[in-house]
Amino acid sequence: MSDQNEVELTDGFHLLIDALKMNGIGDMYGVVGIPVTGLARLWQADGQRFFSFRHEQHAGFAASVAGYLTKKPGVCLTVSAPGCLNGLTACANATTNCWPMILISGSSEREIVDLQQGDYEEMDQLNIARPFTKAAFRINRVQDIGVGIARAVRTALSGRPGAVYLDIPARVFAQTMPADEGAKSLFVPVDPAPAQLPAPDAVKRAVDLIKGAKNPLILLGKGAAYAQCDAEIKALVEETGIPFTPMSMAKGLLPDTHPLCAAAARSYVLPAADVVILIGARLNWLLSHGKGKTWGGEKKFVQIDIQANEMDSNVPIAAPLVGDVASCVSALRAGLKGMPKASAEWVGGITERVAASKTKLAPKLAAVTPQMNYQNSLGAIRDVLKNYPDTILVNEGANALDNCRMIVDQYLPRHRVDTGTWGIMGIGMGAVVGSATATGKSVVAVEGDSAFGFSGMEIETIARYNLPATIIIMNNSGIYKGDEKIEGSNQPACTVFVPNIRYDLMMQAFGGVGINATTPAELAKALEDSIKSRKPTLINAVIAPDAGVESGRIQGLNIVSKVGKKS
Ligand code: OXK
Ligand code: ADP
Ligand code: MG
Repeated sequence: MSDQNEVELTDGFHLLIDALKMNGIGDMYGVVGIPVTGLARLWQADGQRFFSFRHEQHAGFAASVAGYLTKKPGVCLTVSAPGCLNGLTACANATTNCWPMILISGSSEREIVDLQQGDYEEMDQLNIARPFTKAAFRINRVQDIGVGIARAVRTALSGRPGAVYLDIPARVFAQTMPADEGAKSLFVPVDPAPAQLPAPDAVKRAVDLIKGAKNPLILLGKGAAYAQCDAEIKALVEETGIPFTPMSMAKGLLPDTHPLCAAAARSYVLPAADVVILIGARLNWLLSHGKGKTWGGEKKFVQIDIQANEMDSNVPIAAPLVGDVASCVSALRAGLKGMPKASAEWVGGITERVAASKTKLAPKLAAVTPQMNYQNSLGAIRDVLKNYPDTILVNEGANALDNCRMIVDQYLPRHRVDTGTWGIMGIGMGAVVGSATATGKSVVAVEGDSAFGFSGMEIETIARYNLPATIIIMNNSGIYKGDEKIEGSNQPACTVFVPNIRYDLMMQAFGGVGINATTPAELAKALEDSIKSRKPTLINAVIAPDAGVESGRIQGLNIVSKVGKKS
């Protein structure tokens, strides 16, 4: 019999669930085990979605991709020590890519961990997480759950987004407190990602520079895509007539087929431009650090970024615009109003080169070859996907990545998720789950066979949740190429796999659809059928083992020995 005066209690489990829900988080990605299984069960019982993975790294990637696509932090839940460590790879990648996510890991008892007395899965998780995240916090008391979640949300979203680690010792989940006080301890941060307006003199400096440019160029990065101010960016391009080039994940911010898209004349426009307007893009390795022959000598940069110290990170920035993309682009538009459009000579020269590149590429995409290669297989994929522009494309690999980025056009913002700033392999299946669950859209992943291997077991996750996903394995039986041999040895070369693997049978084993495609026509049909069916499908696209080049288009980064073999 309950006592009439008994105070109604709540506990850490329930407060955590309520705090996340209150902050608009309805999905969690993770792997259960001690001490978080109870949390995941209660979360599901409450009607929220828990996407249960086979490995934490991929759950973390899914959360971070969901964060990128929705501008809300994606949440990943893991067990202690090894689970937390696996999740930290995704945190590091999210922070590097400026994507908001929160990794919540259960942890062992502090007294034992701090004296290193050997607890179950003992690890000083909080300190280990610090260098891989934007911030790392621990919630030590049940009454701090509300403020802990609010701080995590604001930290992940504000300024330059990134990953937050939240450490929750096991006992906090079960700690109780009066339910009414618990409810009062929860809150939603007000305006967690406030607009940050650029200073008027900074805007004037940028406007003057752009007005004086002969060959201006806009360079769009994934920060511009993340900002979700697509109409503003389109208006800036179209009002000024300035040609643009997208970084890989900014493809589709304006369609790749837009008359001002200079992507197919990249090696011409970068050196030929005199003023380059960087919008949410960093001058890192992907842009040759703003120097060298990619850029053909000195030029002036306008840079829009929310992170003030991104400016001058590689070369001096003539006109830094520190602020959020939407506010900065809007201020630029106002300042540039009435400016004559970019010259016909500049734009015309680009249009000609774009047309010439496309004409040169076309026969390779349609070529008939004894075995498929990257160009004709991707030509078939491109022709199908242009009829399904609202499909999200996930892409990783070396040749599979570079050729797909070049060949497959994007038409809509935030419809391409790839290896990002690190060029990371293994993002694939996590990105598929994150994209499909965060948007409800069909997802097509174009995967190198090596890249796929990093997260391949997650096709069981994809099949289990019956996600509308098509995974295409560009199977050339190896890393870069599948035909390498070691002279005088039977040991497999470090780049090759078992020849002729039937990855499609893996998907069949999990109850999904698996198809083996050996010609562009078979590949196109399988892809189209799969998109229409919205059933989890894996297409094993058989590519010639000698197709592909070492490291795709970034061969220059390879280090090779210049001295003779030592015996
Ligand atoms: C582009 N191009 C086109 C088209 N679009 N030609 C015809 N038609 C169309 N539609 C041309 C473009 O002008 C370039 O040619 C070329 O195709 C390639 O374009 P792009 O934009 O991809 O540029 P580039 O030079 O390859 O690279 C830029 C980049 C990008 C560095 C930003 O490559 C990138 O994001 N790379 C990431 C690579 C990565 O992370 N790899 C990880 C693998 S791991 P030209 O003639 O104008 O130059 C690995 O390999 O080893 O460990 C390893
Ligand atoms: P890419 O790889 O496409 O060139 P990067 O990831 O290098 O793009 O750069 C993205 C940049 O965008 C980062 O420097 C980040 O600080 C910035 N950024 C992210 N979101 C915003 C925003 N809302 N407003 C302004 N800058 C942003
Ligand atoms: Mg391969």
